[in-house]
Amino acid sequence: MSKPQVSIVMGSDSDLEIMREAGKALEGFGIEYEIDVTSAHRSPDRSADFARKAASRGIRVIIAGAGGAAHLAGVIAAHTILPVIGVPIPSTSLNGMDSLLSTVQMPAGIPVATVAIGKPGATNAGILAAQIIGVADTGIAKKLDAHKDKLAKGVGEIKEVEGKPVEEKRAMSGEPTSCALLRYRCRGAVTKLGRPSRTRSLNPLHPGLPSWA
Ligand code: RP5
Repeated sequence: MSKPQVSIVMGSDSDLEIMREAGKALEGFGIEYEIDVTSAHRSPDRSADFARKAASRGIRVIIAGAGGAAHLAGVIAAHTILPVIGVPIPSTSLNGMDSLLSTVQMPAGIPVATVAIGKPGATNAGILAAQIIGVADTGIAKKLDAHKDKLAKGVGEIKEVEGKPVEEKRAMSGEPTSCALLRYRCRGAVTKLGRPSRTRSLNPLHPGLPSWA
């Protein structure tokens, strides 16, 4: 087993359910990580010590999640030159808005790359860490390319509009290719491929485009 390249830390073990998502994302790219709890407020010395020593232990990216007055990512960023990704945890009555602002509003000079609140943010933190490592690691870069391909294949594509194949419908309306292949579900359309998405009404002046286009 190789040494961890990413350190995932959080302010409390109550953050673990969310922060586990960052670990899952890293596992998808085959990146070793460590996971620990340290609090900016309750164990400030331990947090600073962790941050100061992380680079010399071979850590390349730190992911820090915290909730409430979420200072953990910022405090860690103050003590290291490693890139720090902050995950705002929705652990208080403010549902993560407090954590988001505490994490993202760093003064100029001490950046924290802040992702979305909660599990989607934790997932993206893992992917972003992989992207940072992928800049200098072709193996990881290839896996990131494959991830992008998978995302693209997962987007539904309209095959039929109002019972007619998109190609035929496009020829009838004379609309350009770029309009006809917009990836949304039209009213009355039978979508053979693709996931259900938001339904929008058709633009009477330009079939294939939504009414607001
Ligand atoms: C923060 O306070 C932690 O990151 C956690 O999100 C929140 C609540 O912590 P516990 O009271 O559950 O330990 O420091």
